[in-house]
Amino acid sequence: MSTTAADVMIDTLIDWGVTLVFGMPGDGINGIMEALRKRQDQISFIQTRHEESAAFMACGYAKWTGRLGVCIATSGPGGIHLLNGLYDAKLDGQPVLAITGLQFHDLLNTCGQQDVELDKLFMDACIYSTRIMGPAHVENVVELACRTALTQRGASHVTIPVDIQSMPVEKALRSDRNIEGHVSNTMARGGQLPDEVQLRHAAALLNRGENICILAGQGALGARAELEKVAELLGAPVAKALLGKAALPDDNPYTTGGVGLLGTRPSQQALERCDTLLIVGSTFPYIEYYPKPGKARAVQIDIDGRRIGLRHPVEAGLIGDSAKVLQALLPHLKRNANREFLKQSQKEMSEWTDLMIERGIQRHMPMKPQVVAHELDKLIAEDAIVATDSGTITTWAARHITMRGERMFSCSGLLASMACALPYAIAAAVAYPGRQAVAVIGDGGLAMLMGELATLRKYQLNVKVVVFKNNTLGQIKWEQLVFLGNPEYGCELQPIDFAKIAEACGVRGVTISEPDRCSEQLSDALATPGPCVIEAIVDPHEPPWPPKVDAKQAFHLAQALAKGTPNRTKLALTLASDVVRELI
Ligand SMILES: Cc1ncc(C[n+]2csc(CCOP(=O)(O)OP(=O)(O)O)c2C)c(N)n1
Ligand SMILES: [Mg+2]
Repeated sequence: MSTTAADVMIDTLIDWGVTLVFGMPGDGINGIMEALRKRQDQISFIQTRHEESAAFMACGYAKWTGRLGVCIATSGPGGIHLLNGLYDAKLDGQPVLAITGLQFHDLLNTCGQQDVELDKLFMDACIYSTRIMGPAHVENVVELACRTALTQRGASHVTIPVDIQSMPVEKALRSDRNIEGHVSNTMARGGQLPDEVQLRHAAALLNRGENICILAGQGALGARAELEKVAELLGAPVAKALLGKAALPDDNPYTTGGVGLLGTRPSQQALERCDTLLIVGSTFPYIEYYPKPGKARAVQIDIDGRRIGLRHPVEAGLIGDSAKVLQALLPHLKRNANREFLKQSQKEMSEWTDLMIERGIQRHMPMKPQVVAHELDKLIAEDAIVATDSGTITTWAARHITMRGERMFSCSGLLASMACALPYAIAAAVAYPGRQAVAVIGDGGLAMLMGELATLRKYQLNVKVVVFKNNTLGQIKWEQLVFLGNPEYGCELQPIDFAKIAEACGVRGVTISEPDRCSEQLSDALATPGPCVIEAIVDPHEPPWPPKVDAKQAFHLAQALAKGTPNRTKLALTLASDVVRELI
């Protein structure tokens, strides 16, 4: 049996340690599917119901494991469907490789069927995107695509004409310069340590600070112990960007929880009041939540030099892996004698936690979304892997689901795409078969890639899908009301019976609507072996208030209500009780 171009492609992936590929077959990649079929014992193909899911899964897999995520799609429409997940990888800096098919090499660009030049289409999404020109080209470019995605932390893409996939790799087809065996599948890893002068400068600056705050992001996820030591020395509260939620557990005395619109008030206050800021692995995008330029002196650690000073002016930039840089920094740091700043943050954090509990134990009907998130937090496994979608649910998950033990958390960060949570959770369940994966999703987000419920059944994955059903695109409704002062428009959703949909896919479906039964029903549903969909019917009028409501937002809301927002009486009633607490 001769070796085909597709065989070389899959063997190269195996050499790079790839054990899983997410995707959907199609006539443009049948040669690759055959190579995958022949190597099932070394590399698994996970079939998805939509290529967008496959790309999200590849990105989620990369986030959960730190390894290369791979997705595959056919020529034309299949490839086009990958785009959203590839942008997710680009924006959150995750190593993902996309493989797609192209039309027959000698019929390209002749107005044929599915004749889409995916290498060109993917140019913006990918740091490396190329088309294979012949069987002897495969190993050279696939190797480079894997290395590029891993070292430059982004998406890369290789597309291959369908006929070339099944062509034998013969010596005769090699150009003279393409010497056989000249590439190697070896990943290079560097020390990634910062410049010594900058390091001393950074330490001196931090040692001069009195009220020091740390902002930790995705890049701090592997630096938990170092982060805690630095926070202790500097007497600094740690505010966490959403992707860095698991950087420090929420029961750690140094953290004030999340930051930003869906963060906590103590984090916002610590950032407003600090005189010194240490940013660890974060480019949290909401500039308005950073200290005002000139107010705090800042040091930033990032693996990517382009990101230094991107959101806040810094005086010292330390390029490198967060854990290593913090380790290098530690011997130069003095213990900050001022502990008052930290104490104040801790006091505010304990008040915030009480407020969150108060919200989480409300017994009103319709059930408050916070109640579901609060109970979920108590019941999911200590090492659960939690993926959340984009919507008001992001706020509920961010504030009420805590990181403790070995829990992991992620979402589509900078892209903030809806529909990612289910594919992310699937990737988690596939990567860690012994652990519980939880997808926290809105009814709008779940409807987008609902076909993957069948994927849960097909592979009997331990994924618990918790869908918050408010029959509205809640986040957008609130944005229209609070940011613009307009009545909501175009946000109402036709209700879907998600429990029935789940059952139709062969997955257990449970509906929860009463706060008094929420805990008991959730715990029963979570105990289901394999997948389960939990549909929680929640109050559509519960606002995801920012940690501090400003007068402009309150004014806009009043304006929107006056302009005739539907359900304004119910809205006003819900708001009255919340706003009293939030405005003070
Ligand atoms: C793919 C995509 N489309 C649209 C948006 C804009 N958007 C952000 S949140 C949201 C509403 C989400 O609704 P749902 O999933 O029901 O969650 P809820 O806000 O109601 O909790 C929309 C439309 C987006 N972020 N991503
Ligand atoms: Mg909704």
